[in-house]
Amino acid sequence: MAHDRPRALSGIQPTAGSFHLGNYLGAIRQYVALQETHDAFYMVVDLHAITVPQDPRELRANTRVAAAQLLAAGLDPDRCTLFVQSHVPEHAQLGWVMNCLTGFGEASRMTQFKDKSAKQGADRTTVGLFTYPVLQVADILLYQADQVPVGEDQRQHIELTRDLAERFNSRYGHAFTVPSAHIVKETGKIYDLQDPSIKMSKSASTPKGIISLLDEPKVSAKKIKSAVTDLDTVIRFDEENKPGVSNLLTIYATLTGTSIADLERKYEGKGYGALKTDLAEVMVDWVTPFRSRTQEYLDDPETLDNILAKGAEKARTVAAETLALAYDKVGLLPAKH
Ligand code: AQP
Repeated sequence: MAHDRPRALSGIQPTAGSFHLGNYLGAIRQYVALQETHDAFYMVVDLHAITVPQDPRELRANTRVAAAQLLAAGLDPDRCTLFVQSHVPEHAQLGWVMNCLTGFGEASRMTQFKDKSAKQGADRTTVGLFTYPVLQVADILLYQADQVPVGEDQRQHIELTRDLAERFNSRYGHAFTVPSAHIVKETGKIYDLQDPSIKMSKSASTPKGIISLLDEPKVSAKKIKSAVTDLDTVIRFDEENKPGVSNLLTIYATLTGTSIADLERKYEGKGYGALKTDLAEVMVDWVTPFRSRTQEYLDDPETLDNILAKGAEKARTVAAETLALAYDKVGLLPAKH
């Protein structure tokens, strides 16, 4: 369990043909930063994706598209371990052990499950969706992760991970590092461009409310230009009273590395139109090279698959060691070889 650098782990679902701006600013940017300081493991969580219906062909294609986007965003396979969750069977195996440690009531309190199952209705909601957070617990604990870079919506799941790690350690003896959520306050929740009271999200946003990173740049520019603001014209960061403008300022500041205070000064006395026009341009300048880098990886699936194969091999060595320790602690009889 001793390793030189602290460990980081996170996962992202291949459930759409493109990541959205919330995924990038809330999570992926942090993945890229942490690969410099941490022994970092990042995965495309295809097992999580099938908790809701997926077209098999699309899922397979989207898994590659997800990996290509992570590389295009700046993940470097020489600096981090990038892999596909289902290539490492230990996730499902430790997931079962964790299911047997989780209270039914405890799992029932997960708000993301409550929201999604309420929308889908009980008959269409799978048991897999219910135990999704528990599989996520296994994902994290397998790598003895210290930090888990995620968006604000994942905070409760990381709390569950901490609770289960502590429960396992106290019941069976120390096996797992108790991880912390790494959530960047400013970008932990990027809001829908049409309804800044909800997070930008694949399942809840309308097409106009969400920036898909692989969309035509001019489509993204148009969405920024028609983002909902308010009746006032003052450009000021005030999340409570001016959520739409504040969201645009957060996006602008993060993509350009400018402070919000500088942006407020720059746009003093100018209307929302000027802010939106400039941010639309910033967006176009960001997504254009991102799209072409993603396409380059997709045009060479062999190289992409090799990166993922190497990643899975590295991940398995760590995951297998942790799983063996956990199985032993629980009292499972080892198979004779
Ligand atoms: N709006 C957001 N702001 C900041 N971070 C966000 N994340 C998602 N939306 C925002 C973070 O992105 C990472 C990957 O999440 P995921 O693979 O679970 O994607 P997701 O949650 O499926 O994305 P959506 O759009 O939110 O999907 P639905 O609508 O299906 O739930 C996570 O770290 C997440 O916090």
